[in-house]
Amino acid sequence: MAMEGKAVGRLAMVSMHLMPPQRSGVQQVPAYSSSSSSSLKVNKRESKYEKVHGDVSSESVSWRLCTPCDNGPPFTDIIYEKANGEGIAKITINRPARRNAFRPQTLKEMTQALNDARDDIKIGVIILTGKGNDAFCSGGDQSLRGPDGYADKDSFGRLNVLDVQVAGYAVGGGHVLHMVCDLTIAANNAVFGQTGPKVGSFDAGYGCTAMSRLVGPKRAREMWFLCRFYSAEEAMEMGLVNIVVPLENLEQETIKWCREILRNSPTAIRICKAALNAVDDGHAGIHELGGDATLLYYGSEEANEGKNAFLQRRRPDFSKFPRLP
Ligand code: 2NE
Repeated sequence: MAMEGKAVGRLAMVSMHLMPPQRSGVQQVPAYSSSSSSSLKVNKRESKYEKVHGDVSSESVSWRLCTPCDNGPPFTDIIYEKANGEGIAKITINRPARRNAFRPQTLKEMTQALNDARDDIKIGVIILTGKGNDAFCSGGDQSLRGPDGYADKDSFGRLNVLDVQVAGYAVGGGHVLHMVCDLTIAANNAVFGQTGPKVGSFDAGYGCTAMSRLVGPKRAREMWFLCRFYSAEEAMEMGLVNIVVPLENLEQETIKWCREILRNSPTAIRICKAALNAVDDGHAGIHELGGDATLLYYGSEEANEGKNAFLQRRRPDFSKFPRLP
């Protein structure tokens, strides 16, 4: 009887974890609360899971400004910061007078900052955002568009465009930027959409393929063919964003999501991310996942036996390693 009770309890616990977060309509956080993620809030019960993993801190972050790692000229188009004592980096597109439209210089600086954050083993989450509340990013800077792409300091144009927090407009290439991020936290004033076919442009790369995966082929066609704008609530319903929060809580909510990610196993997150991308990225995606498998293998006794045998000029002995099913 005791066993049966235990089993029933266990089943209830498992089914609670399996229960999808209730997302009927807009999942909007009405006002900032320090409680754990909204999905847990919906299913809130005094479970052991809740007791062990509980809430993350809602303390605001103290940011420190970072400069280009090669000691080159200071960033002009982005603000690059890292959180003191936490594994969070933040890249803010800093061209508010142009609704944070990007130019080649912006993308160069973003690449530098992303490379720096990637190579900093303390960083686990990168927030991408835009300066001010009017726009996250309005895409490519149309005033710099020439016959061969967007050109600023170079004499030739470029078309290569590279956890996001969105306030205001995320349109054109700015919309693509948010789509290729892992997660999108939207403020309730956010506006999403493609404008390319209205201004004589398009993104037939991730802009189309990632969107089709996110919202489905019919909606993707609607977004590209009609070039309508969509509210944060509509974006939420389409599956374009993860959550909609009041503008004044945007950074606080984003930080909460970062902290929840950061307390989880970095390797588990790494492999899940690679697997989620692999299915769409073909050979490159499998290659990334394969690299992760190699990383784990290098840490094993079995792999070390191979390396050590080579260095010791002897035949490796793999006999003690099981061939698990
Ligand atoms: C973003 C939006 C809807 C905002 O409207 P609103 O009314 O809030 O602001 P306003 O007055 O339009 O913009 C404020 C200032 O920012 C400039 C504007 O020209 C204006 O400048 P001033 O008059 O104050 O001097 N501005 C805004 N967006 C700009 C941009 N992308 N390039 C240069 N200047 C920009 C509204 O501004 C809007 O519709 N913007 C254009 C959105 C757009 O079409 N983006 C390009 C899409 S194509 C693309 O991104 C792309 C691609 O298709 C393929 C590869 C790479 C990129």
